[in-house]
Amino acid sequence: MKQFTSVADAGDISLLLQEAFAIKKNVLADAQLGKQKTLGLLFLNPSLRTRMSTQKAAYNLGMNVMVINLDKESWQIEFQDGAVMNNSTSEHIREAAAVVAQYCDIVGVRCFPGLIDREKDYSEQILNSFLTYCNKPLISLESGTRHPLQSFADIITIQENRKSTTPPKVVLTWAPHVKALPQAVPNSFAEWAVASGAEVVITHPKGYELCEQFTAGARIEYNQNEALKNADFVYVKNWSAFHDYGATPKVNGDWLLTPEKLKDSNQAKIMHCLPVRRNVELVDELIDSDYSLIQQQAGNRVIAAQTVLKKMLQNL
Ligand code: SN0
Repeated sequence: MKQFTSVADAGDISLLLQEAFAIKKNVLADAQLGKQKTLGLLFLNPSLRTRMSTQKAAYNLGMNVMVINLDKESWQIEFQDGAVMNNSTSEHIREAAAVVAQYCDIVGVRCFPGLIDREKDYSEQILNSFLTYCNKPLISLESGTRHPLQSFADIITIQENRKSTTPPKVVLTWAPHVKALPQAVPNSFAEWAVASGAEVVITHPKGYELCEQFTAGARIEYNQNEALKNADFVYVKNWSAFHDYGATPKVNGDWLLTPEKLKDSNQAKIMHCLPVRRNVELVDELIDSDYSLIQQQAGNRVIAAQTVLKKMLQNL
């Protein structure tokens, strides 16, 4: 594996899941594989799970890890080609990425969208600049449009909790929030859930339609109660508008998920990628219930990262 930026890089998902479950059975089985190899984790935005789980995964493989908060601890990077750098940016991605490539064997990058310029965010300028100028295997740690390590961990979690061999009904529901959030998590989850063979239903208020490229194969249902019927898994997430890019159009009705709304579900399990705003996005009662898979998802972030790192190390 040379890059892990979307489900398209994952290959056969059932094979990838098999590899993940083998790793989960014995996380230290490959403790020598990454000896003398260095993972660089570059963050342009905050992180708790991604940072710690990827670091933990690398340690399980015997790797060295270097982490840098590029947005705070380094020089401000210019991504525009041909830029006359007489303003706030101090070095160009061409230099910065080539330098990182000399120090690291595998590189991870986190770069959130700005949510102002849709073309720019959806062109993945930052991630693609690293792919172009940092000639090392590259892992997306959440980019403008996707969060593949999260989605992989989510699919592992669904696989562990499904009750039958028939495809589970997986509902992705929009939830309220106090600020505009990226579409990366829902985009990515939709892609992975469809690719895993699940029956995927996405429910959200009018105005919050996701980019169709990511929701292909899923059904859109504007009535949340209707969507939740017979659901096996309910993935709760806020996102801002894609079409009126980055906007948070006013919402009619109550979109906060409650136990009452789940009564016609198939005893649905609750999922969220975290961080979650308690009692804004999801009520305490659901986060703390036996139906919550939220901590299991976070735990599986290590397994997802370790599976990807292992495949990259085997290919160095
Ligand atoms: C990010 C998002 O893409 O939605 C990261 C999720 C893994 N979430 C946030 O930025 C939440 C910020 C907040 O203040 O609640």
